[in-house]
Amino acid sequence: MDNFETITVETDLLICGGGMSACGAAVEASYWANKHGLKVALVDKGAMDRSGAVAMGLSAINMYVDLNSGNNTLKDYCDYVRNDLMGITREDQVSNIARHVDGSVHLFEKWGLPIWTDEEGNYVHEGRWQLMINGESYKVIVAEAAKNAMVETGGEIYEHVYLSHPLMDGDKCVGAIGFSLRENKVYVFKAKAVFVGMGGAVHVFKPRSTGEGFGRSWYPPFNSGASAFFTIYAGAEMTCQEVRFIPVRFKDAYGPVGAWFLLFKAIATNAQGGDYMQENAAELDKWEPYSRIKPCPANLRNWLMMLDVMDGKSPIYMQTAEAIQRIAEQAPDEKSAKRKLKELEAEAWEDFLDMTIAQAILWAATNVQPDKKASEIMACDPYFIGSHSGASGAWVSGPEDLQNDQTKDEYFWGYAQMTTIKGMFAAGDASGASSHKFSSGSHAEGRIAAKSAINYIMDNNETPNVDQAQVDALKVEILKPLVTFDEHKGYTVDPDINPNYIRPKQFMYRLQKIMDEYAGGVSSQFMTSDKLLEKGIELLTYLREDVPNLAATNLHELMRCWENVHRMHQAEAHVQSILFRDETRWPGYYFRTDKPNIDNENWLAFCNCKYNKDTNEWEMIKRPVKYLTQ
Ligand code: SFD
Ligand code: AMP
Repeated sequence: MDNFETITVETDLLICGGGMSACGAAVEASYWANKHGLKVALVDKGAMDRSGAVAMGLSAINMYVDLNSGNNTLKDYCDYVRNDLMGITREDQVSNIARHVDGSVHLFEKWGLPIWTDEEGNYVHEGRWQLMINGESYKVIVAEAAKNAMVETGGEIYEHVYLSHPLMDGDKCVGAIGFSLRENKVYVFKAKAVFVGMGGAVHVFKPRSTGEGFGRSWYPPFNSGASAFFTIYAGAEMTCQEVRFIPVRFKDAYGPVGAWFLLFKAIATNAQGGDYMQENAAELDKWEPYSRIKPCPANLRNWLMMLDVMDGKSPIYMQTAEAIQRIAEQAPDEKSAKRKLKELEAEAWEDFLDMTIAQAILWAATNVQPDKKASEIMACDPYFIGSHSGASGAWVSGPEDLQNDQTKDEYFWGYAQMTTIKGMFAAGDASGASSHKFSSGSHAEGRIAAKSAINYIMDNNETPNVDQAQVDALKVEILKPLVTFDEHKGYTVDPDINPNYIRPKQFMYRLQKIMDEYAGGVSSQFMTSDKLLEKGIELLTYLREDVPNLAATNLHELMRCWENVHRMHQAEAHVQSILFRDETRWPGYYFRTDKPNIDNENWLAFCNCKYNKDTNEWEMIKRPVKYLTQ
């Protein structure tokens, strides 16, 4: 412990994370902070160029509303999101992001991101809301602009610094504490406002890929629940903690399916060639009114596929060859059909190479020629992300100008994107109930949050009151795993087997086993029940008791320890929320066998929760869903 130097950084706005929302926040905050003579610091556990979910690049921008075209309105986008989330969404939040997202997309293009265009120079749409991009360097481009904005205005960037806890002054957030992943340094950041944009949570559940494939997940394993932990630990009200996301992906390497379904208009079938969306359509009657509106909600698309899986009709195939051949056949002559075929084949490979390189490698390794052979798809494991088709995150204030008489008191408390904790703002995967923002919407939401946070600082421009005793205690707690290992390492020959401590991987495996078996993971075919959840909560309590026994051999493992503590909090919020919501609303994401139906009369409502870190107790809160428009 004595070997650790403490570095104290005093700033006005602290941006936690360096991903899409944080890059948006950095650009916007730099502008406004510069205008008002304020300071901004950004902290990323990785290197901003390749950190977060967009590290490998993306092949599409999934949220582009194209408001200027006059073809789409904010209401259109709200309707789409509301239906996809089976009615549970904050339309003030969705609208606010939707009215700003096109601006972010145009900035990306200006900064150098190649967006596909057709012969007339119009963007090539994958679907109604999605644009195709050459996105291998997407994150590098967006991060470069964020870094430039920071550097040009005197902002400070800390990379490879892992943030473990927020710093609190009663009900106000006044900074964050963490440690360097390269040197023996503890960092104490004191700030007047804190922006939380540390992504979602992966590996809370046992993943499908274990052993040699461990770490290959759809969402990145380095998004390990820091956003959820920061907001939960601070005592912020959380929302939609039950709304996990389970994407369907190409099997084993998690290649995207959007381009196949939307751009190439492929269909997926069971092993007998049956189209489960057609053959199982009668099931949709049970999930009305959402099931009958197009596009069919993502969880119900999953569910119709899962019915076939449970019926023994696997493998499930994306019929790539059929789709490619069908498009090529539309060409006027044989020569142009051949050319079109080559073009489509290249696009199919690029779709993977732009964002999920492992899938291209797997195709190559298994002799897949997409124009000749169908490829297996499957439902992945559960992820916690507020930015895609899940909804979990902090309950944040909406913008004032979009509220109506019904929503104003429920959804607005002074500063857009502020959590229920003063001075703590959230965006991207960190903010809940505003799904379908994706990379572009997360960037736009980060911009909104940063501008709002600077306003908050202007109105509350007091020196943060950081209690030194809190910092000292946290420093001891954070570094304890290193001390524990050092103290006990001589007791056994094999460092993995020691009665005095638990290593982070072992802790994670235990968490994943509990979640998998009790909270509806992959091996339970995403099914759970009140009784299973209650037992799971008991087992999570025992896991929590082992937190002080975590041991780390080095700084990297120290990060792993805290990542798993973060995940554990996400897990607790999840099981408590599934249990609280006394119905099944999102079959295909999870199914409560004791409550197998949707209950619109009682549960068209938000399940919110709050954690008390002093008593380890959860308070569950039901909040009304109020739409801006009908
Ligand atoms: O289609 C700490 N996403 C897609 N979005 C699109 O627009 N188009 C697509 O094509 C998308 N697809 C997709 C997507 C994601 C992934 C992984 C794949 C495919 C394979 C979704 C977007 O990427 C996502 O919505 C946004 O990136 C979310 O932004 P944000 O800011 O909420 O999270 P982030 O970008 O992951 O960044 C997190 C940052 O936090 C850092 N961090 N820093 C300090 N201390 C800690 N303790 C920290 N913990 C985390 C991270 O390093 C990172 O900088 S498609 O297939 O769905
Ligand atoms: P994905 O690759 O599954 O993340 O999808 C990319 C985008 O396409 C997201 O906006 C999805 O919601 C959407 N999408 C994917 N598949 C379908 C489908 N079958 N119908 C409608 N939208 C889809």
